[in-house]
Amino acid sequence: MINMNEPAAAPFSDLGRILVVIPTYNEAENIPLITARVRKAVPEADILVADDNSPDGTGAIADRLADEDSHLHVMHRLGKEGLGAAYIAGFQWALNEGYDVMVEMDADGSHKPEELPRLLDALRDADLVLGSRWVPGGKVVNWPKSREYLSRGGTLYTRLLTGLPIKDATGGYRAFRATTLERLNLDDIVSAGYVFQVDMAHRVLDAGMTVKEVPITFEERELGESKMSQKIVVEALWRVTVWGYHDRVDRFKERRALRRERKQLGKG
Ligand SMILES: Nc1nc2c(ncn2[C@@H]2O[C@H](COP(=O)(O)OP(=O)(O)OP(=O)(O)O)[C@@H](O)[C@H]2O)c(=O)[nH]1
Ligand SMILES: [Mg+2]
Repeated sequence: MINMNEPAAAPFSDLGRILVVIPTYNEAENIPLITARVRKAVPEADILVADDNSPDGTGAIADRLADEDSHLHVMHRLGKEGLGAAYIAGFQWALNEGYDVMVEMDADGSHKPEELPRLLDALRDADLVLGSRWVPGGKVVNWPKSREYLSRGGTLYTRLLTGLPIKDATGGYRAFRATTLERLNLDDIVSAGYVFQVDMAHRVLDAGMTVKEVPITFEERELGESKMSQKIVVEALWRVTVWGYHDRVDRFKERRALRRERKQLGKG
């Protein structure tokens, strides 16, 4: 008998095999909660915890959880190298393992696993889906004004400098198709902190692929400590400034080439 209250079995099977990559650094309290929520929200998805040898033992806790659940995998990295490096390693592992969809999600509950079905649904006609706080319907809960200004300011600065047509360029709740990641050269991405997110969106758009933003509710972490630092903000500022400069030079060169072509045509 069909139970109408049960979700349909594997509603995302058409997307192929899904992996949620969760980078962790000192998330001992959060890791059991977030993995359980992901498993419940999208039971068909696997999880990879990419831990940078957290001093609080997050890696060992994840190992114990993985012992009891074949959907859960743990990658132990040598030390703290930033969230960008952890994601790249996770994506490379996922590509090798033959996954078709890779999701980025924080461990601290700011990205709600219960909203993952909406991101996956949008991926059906996009190459990259961004969970967005700054589109209609998106919101932030319990975020200090200072963090909101930093996030909005970061996206505004990015849009002004690079012309990136995205409302939330720094958000870290995303879904990629494996084919999208295959088309990017993951090996030459060196962005370490939050600017990694801007870098990835920039590369996907530059390659002419489709990016969709879906509204999410982002909630400030309740447990554990933030890894946001001045170093991360400074890295973002200088990298975005350099990209903005290169984008402008490229556009200038394209226009100059076009003018020359027109002149030649006029003469011919
Ligand atoms: N593997 C790894 N994970 C990291 C590193 N830095 C941050 N993370 C993880 O990346 C996710 C986002 O980091 P957060 O500290 O939540 O950053 P944030 O959301 O800006 O800060 P909060 O305001 O505290 O939420 C979390 O799951 C972190 O544990 C790192 O160097 N290596
Ligand atoms: Mg966080």
